[in-house]
Amino acid sequence: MHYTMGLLTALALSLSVGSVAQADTLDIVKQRGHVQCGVTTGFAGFSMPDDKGVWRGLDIDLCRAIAAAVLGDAEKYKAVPLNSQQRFTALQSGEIDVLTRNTSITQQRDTALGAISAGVNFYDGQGFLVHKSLGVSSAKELDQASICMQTGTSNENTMADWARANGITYRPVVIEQFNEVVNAFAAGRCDAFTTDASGLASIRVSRMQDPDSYVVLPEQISKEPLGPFVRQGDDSWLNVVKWTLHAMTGAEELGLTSANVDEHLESDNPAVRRLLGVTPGAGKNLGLDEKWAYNIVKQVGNYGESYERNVGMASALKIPRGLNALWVDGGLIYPLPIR
Ligand SMILES: N[C@@H](CCC(=O)N[C@@H](CS)C(=O)NCC(=O)O)C(=O)O
Repeated sequence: MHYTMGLLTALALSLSVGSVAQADTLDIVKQRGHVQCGVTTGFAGFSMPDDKGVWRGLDIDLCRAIAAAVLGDAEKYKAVPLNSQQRFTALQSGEIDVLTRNTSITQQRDTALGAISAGVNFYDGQGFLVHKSLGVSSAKELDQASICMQTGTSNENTMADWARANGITYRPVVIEQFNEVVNAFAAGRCDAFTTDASGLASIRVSRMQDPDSYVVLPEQISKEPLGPFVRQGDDSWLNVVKWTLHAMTGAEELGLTSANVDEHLESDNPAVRRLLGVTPGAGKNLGLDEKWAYNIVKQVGNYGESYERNVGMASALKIPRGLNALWVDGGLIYPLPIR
């Protein structure tokens, strides 16, 4: 009898350890005590260390929000810098728990690459940055131009598709490291830089010596829905990342901010009470503490707060909310109901 119990216990243990090692990132993160987020090698507004070495940006805030939701502390995260080419391998191999790095959702990434999208935290489109002296005011005038872009981005394919559809020929200058491709553009080694419009805004203000002598052309040639990715088959973790995003946007919709969230703990609004865990349930559904969303809002802020300080009007990038406004304000940000 004793022997049988021991065997069963050992079996149960090995089964649970086995499944933890294979798939359950939520358990792994809880045990490890911090979240490992894949970020850029340094891209102002989205993920970039400040002069004290503290990472800042819209994607860093998403990573911090996940840490706040799972571990109750937004600072329990580690940023793993990855260039465009490295990012999916790092996710596949388990080096990171989640990719929070200006990554476009494409069908191939969401299927064949073994990754799965957990939502959109920035709706974008691909554009072009040129020096004003080129005298070009539309992307259609870029025939015969040399165009800088980074290896491993969706921008390479999108550029090829668009050029073909518009009868334009161009010379691609494709470089693997972000710093090098930016330096090549600044040195005039190509006529235009193509990537997401948010990226161009970031490069113009943070990397060009005289930002005013550069212009982002008006055309956006694609849809680039940027958002976090996790591994396929990791459903409880997928849910945590997905609902962290909806807690941030939902908090904005409900008027909850890092400054006023404590007052809202007294709110009579059932949606507010559920989000903040005053009425329990939402936390338990995710395998998290009932304070998961309260901790996000208190420590990181709602989506709009994060947007404004990192990429919006309170930042150097000054990107209008546009498509990234809440749906009630005419944008595409539509928080899924927490109930
Ligand atoms: N959204 C596009 C582009 C994202 C991307 O990687 N952009 C480059 C900008 S050119 C970047 O962020 N590089 C930063 C780095 O490699 O550290 C994608 O998902 O492929």
